[in-house]
Amino acid sequence: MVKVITFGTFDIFHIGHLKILERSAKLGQHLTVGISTDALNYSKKQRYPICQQSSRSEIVAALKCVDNVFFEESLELKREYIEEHKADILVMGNDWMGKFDEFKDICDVIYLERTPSISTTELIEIVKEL
Ligand code: C2G
Repeated sequence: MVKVITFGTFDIFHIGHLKILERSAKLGQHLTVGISTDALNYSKKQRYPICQQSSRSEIVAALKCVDNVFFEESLELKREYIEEHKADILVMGNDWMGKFDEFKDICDVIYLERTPSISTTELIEIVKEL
């Protein structure tokens, strides 16, 4: 069984999130998703996500294409997470192109094209202007 792993915040869940998870799942038979915690987001961007981690992970876990979710507590632990979940393939959107090539010694690393014209940041801007 080919196992796939991917990571993300998945805040204000949108079609781009769904598409990348569906395409990731098709690369194997089992998809694990690491949900970036609220604290990890704060440390990266100095702001908390709009939706808290328990809701974000519940939404992702409920998707047909997702088999397993866990909390990604630190960006430094990617290698441990890949090994722990016995992933054969790491998938990320191409906004991360090249950033995870260091893991090619333990799994395939695939960057998928992002869905154009939608992002959490853009949604926040649209709602702010209403
Ligand atoms: N994505 C996409 N198309 C969009 C928006 C996002 O394909 N229009 C993808 C991103 O490329 C990413 C995934 O959806 O692979 C999750 O996106 P984010 O929630 O923005 O995740 P990010 O903050 O990039 O977190 O450890 C890595 C980080 O936790 C990744």
